[in-house]
Amino acid sequence: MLKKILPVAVGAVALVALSACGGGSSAAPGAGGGAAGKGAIVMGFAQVGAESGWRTANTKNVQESAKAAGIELKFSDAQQKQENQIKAIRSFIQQKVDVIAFSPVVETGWDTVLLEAKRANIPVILTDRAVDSEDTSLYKTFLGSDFVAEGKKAGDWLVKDSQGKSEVNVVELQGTTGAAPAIDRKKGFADAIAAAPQIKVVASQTGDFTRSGGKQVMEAFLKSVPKIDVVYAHNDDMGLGAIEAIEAAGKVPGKDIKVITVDAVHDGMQALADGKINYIVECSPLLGGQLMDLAKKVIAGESVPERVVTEETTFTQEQAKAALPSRKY
Ligand code: GYE
Repeated sequence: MLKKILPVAVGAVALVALSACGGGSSAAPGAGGGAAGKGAIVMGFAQVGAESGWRTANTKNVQESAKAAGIELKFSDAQQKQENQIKAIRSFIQQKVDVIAFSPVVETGWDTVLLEAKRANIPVILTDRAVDSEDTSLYKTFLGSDFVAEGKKAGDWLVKDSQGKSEVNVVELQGTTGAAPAIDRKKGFADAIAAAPQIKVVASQTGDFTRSGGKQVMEAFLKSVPKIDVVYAHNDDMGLGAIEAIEAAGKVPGKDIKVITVDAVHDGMQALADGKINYIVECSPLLGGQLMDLAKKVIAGESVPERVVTEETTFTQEQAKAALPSRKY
């Protein structure tokens, strides 16, 4: 089943196909301009899109980390469409990159293309988001956050904050339908609030992880849901969109309606410090350094852990004020 080879795709890469093992130490330290040297490892990276501040920070970090590691990065932006990611991965296979890293927009539907990579002997590293493939031999490792734990942290905070209250109505802004962080953050939150029967999720809908999506859905909720006490948004951007909707409706975010989000990107942290968000669960986008290390190991044939979990914290309004000046993203 040989696929047609795109002439454009091949030309540039044909010479680079086989590359150094040995931990990539062939790259000259600080090789100015950042261009990876000849014989450098070539990584194809299929990014989800540019839907959020988190994603932008993640892309920048991956690009900078590749440069620093002397790895040549072929970067593709799928604009949040699975079909585009599949196309990008197929193109990386045709170009015979040394390793493919990708952040799957949704969890399902990857087996065929991952099998194609496996047959072409190109190792795959999942970064940020997981796939639900039963065959775990289709990828080498999964580097990213524990999204269920993130949802749980958000719920735990609300349970504490709701002590002594008789009714707490939550509206939930879900991430992209079918995406691991949307599924898991919903679950972790639901598990945590089960401990407090007065907390109820009275409406839940996707805002696709974007600011405009969060705003639109919140506008609709404000019209249709009689009493909203709390917004739980699966990321900062949707929370920031919801804040715009709340203010436009003449209410005070952080007071009349409390806001809990996930990510802790700069704009979210600023809104937290300003009192418009009440609590943020951190999800770090700075995965690039670890990703490059894992790629070098995988290519050198060294064993890597099946799962690498990112370390993360949480922020209250006071903690956000203290952390903001030194935040990198
Ligand atoms: O939380 C959200 C982004 O997959 C962890 O994707 C990532 C999520 C992040 O759009 O802002």
